Amino acid sequence: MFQTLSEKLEAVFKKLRGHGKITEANVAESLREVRRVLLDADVNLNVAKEFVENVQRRAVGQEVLASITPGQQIVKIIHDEMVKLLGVSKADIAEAHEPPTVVLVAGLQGSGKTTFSAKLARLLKSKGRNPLLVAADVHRPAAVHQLVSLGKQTEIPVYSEVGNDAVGIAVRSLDFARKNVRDTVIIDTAGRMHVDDAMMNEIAQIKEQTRPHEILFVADAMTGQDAVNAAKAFHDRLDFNGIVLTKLDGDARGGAALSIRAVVRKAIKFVGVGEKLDALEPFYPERIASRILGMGDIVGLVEKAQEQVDQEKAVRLGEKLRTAQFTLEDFLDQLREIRKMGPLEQVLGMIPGINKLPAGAQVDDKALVQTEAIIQSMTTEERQKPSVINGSRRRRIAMGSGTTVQDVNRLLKQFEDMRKMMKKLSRGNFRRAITSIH
Ligand SMILES: Nc1nc2c(ncn2[C@@H]2O[C@H](COP(=O)(O)OP(=O)(O)OP(=O)(O)O)[C@@H](O)[C@H]2O)c(=O)[nH]1
Ligand SMILES: [Mg+2]
Repeated sequence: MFQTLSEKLEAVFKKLRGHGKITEANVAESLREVRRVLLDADVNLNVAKEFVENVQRRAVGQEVLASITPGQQIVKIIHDEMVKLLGVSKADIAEAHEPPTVVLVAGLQGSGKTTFSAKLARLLKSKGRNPLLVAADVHRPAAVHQLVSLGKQTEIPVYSEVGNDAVGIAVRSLDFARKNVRDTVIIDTAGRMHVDDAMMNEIAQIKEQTRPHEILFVADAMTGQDAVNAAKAFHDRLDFNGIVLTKLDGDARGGAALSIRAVVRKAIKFVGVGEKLDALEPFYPERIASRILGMGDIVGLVEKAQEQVDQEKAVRLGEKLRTAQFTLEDFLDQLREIRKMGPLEQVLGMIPGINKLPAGAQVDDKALVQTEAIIQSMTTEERQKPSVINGSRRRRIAMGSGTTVQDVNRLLKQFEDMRKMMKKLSRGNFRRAITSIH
């Protein structure tokens, strides 16, 4: 899968990696090639353009890490942007408060709707749900047989009727599900060669009458831009909430995978990777990006180098602490680092030995936000030399941060106490420092 795309990208990167030093000019040249490769792989024009612009913006602004080559760093940026483009992993199927949950499966002819419906039913069954498959594709006689046979293979009941009232079948299948305690109804619909009005009307009717909790659009990844255009047309009409990409086991060029989410802004939930009924996987953007780029090793390398930089920062900070040059600016940096890690409660939970807070103890995230706001309202001079903060400045800072002068005073006092303590510590007088805390 994606072989040509990864091979071509690799050739571009090889050239780039050959350069000891990256200049704006050779980044620009490589990115032009990346753009061409993406377009060749049938990636949507606007998506390719925006993608390359994002990579360029990040590449130019970035500090080059010492232990890796700039080329490797750009590969990592491209990887990250690709993950962003592919979206988040969200392989869940809604569950209605009041069963049955209704899942409507839509897509062009031959995209893999019927196969996916059976795969999904099988997956949900393995998770303890009781699915019902519904044969609402009445336009092709063989379609009902196909679903019935898949139902037999998976031992999942199939609701079908003679006649060609697709909407009626869908509606009546819900009653059938209620009576037979099936909690999830998966409606397989008819496909057409092209998006046409009659088909859209039929499926829009089914949507209106069955009020699905989940509408999934099935796209054949091998068909590139066609899949993307169809996705857009279906989305305009049906407002589906998730995408299934099928046939990723084939020699898909990757264009559909890379463009579809950016064009319709809905999550890719599952990928089909074979004709067999167990060939269904949750969609993992990281995995697909690595497959497309085929260079997980470099990504790992750059991640390590970045960790290293963080460690160096920590060492520098320790130095500052020891020499008591710690300013409110450093304090703010630290706060931000902590907040980047998530809610305080979670951060504490990650520290070994603190897996549970003492009863009654509460972690005050709000205080953290307030402290950050106060420091943000200060000028650079004030952050570095808090002694200049007089009464009128305190009032201004309180106003700017939506706090009170007392809040500002309290923060400055705490910071001053901390600095004093550090001074004592730095003189090596630990005992005095510790007693002064109490
Ligand atoms: N290799 C591969 N083949 C698949 C995958 N999903 C479906 N197929 C094959 O694609 C063909 C069409 O699949 P169907 O599930 O019948 O497609 P459909 O959308 O229901 O087709 P219509 O009902 O005619 O619109 C079948 O031969 C499937 O076996 C997949 O993930 N990988
Ligand atoms: Mg079908």
